[in-house]
Formats: sequence, C-alpha cells, structure tokens
Amino acid sequence: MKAEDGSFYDCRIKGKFRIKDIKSTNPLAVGDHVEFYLEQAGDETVGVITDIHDRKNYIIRKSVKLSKQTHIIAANLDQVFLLVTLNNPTTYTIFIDRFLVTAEAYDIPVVILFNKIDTYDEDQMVEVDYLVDLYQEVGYRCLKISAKEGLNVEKVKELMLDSTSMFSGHSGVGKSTLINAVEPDMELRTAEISEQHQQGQHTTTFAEMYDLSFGARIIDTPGIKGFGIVDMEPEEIGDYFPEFFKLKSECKFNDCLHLDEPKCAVKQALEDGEVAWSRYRSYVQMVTGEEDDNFRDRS
Ligand SMILES: Nc1nc2c(ncn2[C@@H]2O[C@H](COP(=O)(O)OP(=O)(O)OP(=O)(O)O)[C@@H](O)[C@H]2O)c(=O)[nH]1
Ligand SMILES: [Mg+2]
Ligand SMILES: [Zn+2]
Repeated sequence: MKAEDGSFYDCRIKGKFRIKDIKSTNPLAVGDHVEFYLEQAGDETVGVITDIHDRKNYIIRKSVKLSKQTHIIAANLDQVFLLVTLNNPTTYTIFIDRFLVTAEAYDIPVVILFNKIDTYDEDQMVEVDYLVDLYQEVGYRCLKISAKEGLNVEKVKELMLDSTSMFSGHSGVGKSTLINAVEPDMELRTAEISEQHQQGQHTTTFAEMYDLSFGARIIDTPGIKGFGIVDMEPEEIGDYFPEFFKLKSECKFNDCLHLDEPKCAVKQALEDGEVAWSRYRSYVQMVTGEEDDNFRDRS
C-alpha cells in the first residue's frame, strides 16, 4: 500500500471484510483506497488495513472455479482507453460496442484511441473517420493516434493527468507501445511500482498499478485485454447504448426492446439514419444472445 507521504508498506487485512452486494473471492483490489495503521512485526513495519473506502467503480470477472463468485480486477478507475485498429489486428464494431456497454454498466468513461494511423491508406482513413464520427456522435471521446510515431500521444498524456487509467484492446493493437510512448523509461521505474498480488484462493491473476512520472497512474491487468464480464438482462442492455437510451421514452411501450415492437423510436431513428446500423446490429446480437465466432471478444 502506498501511504499519503508516498512511502510503501506491506499490508495485511485485519478481520474479515464483507462487501455489500458482491460475492467476491478477494476483499481488496488494486486501486482501492484504504485506511491502515502501522505495526511493528519483529524488525519490520507492516500496515494493518482497517477499512476499505467505498469504490467509485470496479471491474470484475468470474472466479474460475467458483462460478457464482466474482473476482474484483481493479477499483476506482477514472477512465479506460480502448485501443482500436482496423487491421493487424482487426477490431470489429461488435467488440467495440460490447466493450462500451460493459463500461457503461461499470460506470467507467471510455476514450477510444484509433491507433496505427501511420499505416492506413486513404480508404482506410475514410473508414477511421467514419468510426470517429459515429462514436463521437454517441458521446465518446475519440482520438486518432500513432503510438509508434508519437502522433497525438501528448493528447493522450493530457487526458491521463491526475487520474487512474487502463489500456484495453485486442492483442497487438499497441497497448505496450503506447505505454512506452507516454513513459519511455517505464522499465527503469518498475522499482517504484505499487504492486498488489491478489491472493484469491482460486485465481492467479493480479493487477498492478504504476505511478507515471507526469502525474498519472495506470492499472495493468495481464491476461485481461477486455474488461471482465457483467451479467446483464436483455431489458437493461439498451440503457447502455446512450443514443438508444435517449430515445427510449419515445417508444410506444415503456419496456420496448427495440426489436419487433410497433412504434419504436430507436427503429425509426435507424430508418432515418440517426442511429448507426452497426450499433443496432451489435445491440440485437447482445440482446438475442446471438454469438458469431468471428465477432467474439477474442482477447
Ligand atoms: N505502424 C505502427 N505499428 C504499431 C503502432 N503501435 C504499435 N505498433 C506495433 O504493433 C505491434 C504490437 O504492439 P504491442 O504494443 O506489443 O501490442 P499490445 O497491445 O501490447 O499487445 P499484447 O501485449 O499482446 O496485448 C508491435 O509490432 C508494435 O510495434 C503504431 O502506431 N503504428
Ligand atoms: Mg502488450
Ligand atoms: Zn423501442
């Protein structure tokens, strides 16, 4: 744990913490804010955690062996950067949309970074611009970047200032390259890592938080390129598509699923070109539980 004065202490938890509403295999996650006091154990000073502050948000995944239990991956994220590339690897819109829905459910803002801009030809740039317009219209901040050439990396750094961020996206989209671009001497700084091994009995995953030199923190979750999972009822999925949610009150039925119902404002907006077909397609797939292996979260 990192104390207010910046020094680090090994900490243990006193007693048992029960967290409201979630059955979790780990009481404490990287990103948590805690209260602790210092205790002398032999010739070592250790911290004893007495309280975990309420979390602004947290991301979870199912504990592998105990399917009903969840494992908190990280807590108190200010934002997640989703890296997207058109090819090498291909990021399909269904992946982006699933990710955004999950982030909405977790209450975590997402910034979409279209990376590898240096590699695209004119036609591909048209496609990138189309996606930038689409997602900006929905309400997400988008940036075109090249982690390799440094394009707009300063803007990413500005967004990261004074906050805790996470980088996500398929394998190969450039997460590590971007981390190195914002913090070139990252490797040298690993000694200052505030590291927290999760000791959940049934998992081996751990996340780490890094303090960066320019006043930002990043959480790295090896092996979880996506976002963990949230179980959602079909009725709530539409609420996590901001442009659908805005229209919901104009649908004839207040429990409208925007599928085959008459006088549906979302379908009308779709016909009018005000809602993107790709968004609607993703929505239908999520609501009906349709799975297409080509479009699954491959992370
Ligand atoms: N041309 C170009 N190549 C890039 C850019 N960003 C990353 N790459 C290359 O893409 C490849 C994958 O980048 P990584 O940073 O390792 O990707 P990653 O997201 O960390 O991948 P995983 O660790 O497997 O999840 C590397 O060969 C990078 O050099 C970019 O902006 N432009
Ligand atoms: Mg990497
Ligand atoms: Zn509707």
